[in-house]
Amino acid sequence: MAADDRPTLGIGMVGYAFMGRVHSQAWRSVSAFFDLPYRPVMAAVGGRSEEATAAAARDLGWAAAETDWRELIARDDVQVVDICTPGDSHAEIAIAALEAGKHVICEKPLANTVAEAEAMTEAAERAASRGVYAMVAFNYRRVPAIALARQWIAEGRLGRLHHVRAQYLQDWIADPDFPLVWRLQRDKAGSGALGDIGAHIIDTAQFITGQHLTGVSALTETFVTRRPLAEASAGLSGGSRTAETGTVDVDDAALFTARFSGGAVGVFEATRFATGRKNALRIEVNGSAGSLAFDFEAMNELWFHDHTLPAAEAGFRRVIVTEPDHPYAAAWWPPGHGLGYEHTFTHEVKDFVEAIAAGAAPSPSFADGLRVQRVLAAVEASAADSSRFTTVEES
Ligand code: SOE
Repeated sequence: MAADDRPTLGIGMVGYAFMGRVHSQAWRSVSAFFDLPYRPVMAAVGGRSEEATAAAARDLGWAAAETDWRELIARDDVQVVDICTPGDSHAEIAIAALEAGKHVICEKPLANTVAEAEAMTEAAERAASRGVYAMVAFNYRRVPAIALARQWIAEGRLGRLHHVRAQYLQDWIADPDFPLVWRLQRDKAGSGALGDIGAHIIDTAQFITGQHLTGVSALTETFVTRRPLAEASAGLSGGSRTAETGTVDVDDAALFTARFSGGAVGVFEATRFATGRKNALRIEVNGSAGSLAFDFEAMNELWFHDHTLPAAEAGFRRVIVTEPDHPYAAAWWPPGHGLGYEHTFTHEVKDFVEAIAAGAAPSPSFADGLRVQRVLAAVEASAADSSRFTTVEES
């Protein structure tokens, strides 16, 4: 076996549920597919329960387990802290890690409040001046088709952008008996569908168009206001529930219109009640010279309409985004064999490690995460302002 003389980069991950599992998969596989300047080493995973954290270390491939995230950050073999916990702990862990000189990759949304996101961004800016970097984990930027859409828009292939239509549709809480998991609790998650999945479409829309949202007009709705309490460890599959119920204090759905810095207008919808839609992150952009459309449920495809063609020939055509010339694709399988959800995280950690090695700020930065956080806050403020909602007169 050839010796691997690359310097190592020790990773310490906090949290081992759904996001921790998929981040672990990314760290485990990234070196096998991408030629990185550093060799990531899965040094330690952190969690509260000794038994469950030890089991996660064994199952997910981490060398050690820690039950206190402060000790995980302090370890000499940890140079990167990967935060996969609910939003209520992001700020504390990220700021402590950056101050300890550790690079940070943090799950989305960046924080539960704008104030926390601001403090995190300030800490990231201070750390960057010492060569220590931070990234917020908006993984869908690393879908090859989404990265390609950004390239084509930046090249001007859509001309002047007029419309952005973005949806993130899931249905995993449509059952009113689905328990009150942490993603349905404001103190843990910050908001409901808005922050959990709306944050992704806000980031994706800004990333693809190269424009940012300048204003919104919103409404939110909570369809099921009381739910059975969940067992402590319940995740997306619900797990077991108790006979007791609790109040849902977050939105089940968030809908808003928006203006973009470059003059485009947008319509956004985030819901976990779209029965039959499992992970439909969809975005369509219409410009003067053409349109692009994407749906994560067919994530290897990008639809392109070239409006400069004669009307008799034009129309949406499907591009299978698996060619070696497409973003990230050359590292994987032969054309047409396709990628899945997990690969977006592998691409994310690849780009993160490369940025650290290059001494360059990774993207999306904490400042980008803060920009999304400000949009989330604006949506909530707009939705709370009923004076802006015009009631239709009864005849
Ligand atoms: C649940 O809605 C969830 O796991 C989100 O939290 C993730 O960010 C998204 O990628 C998939 O759905």
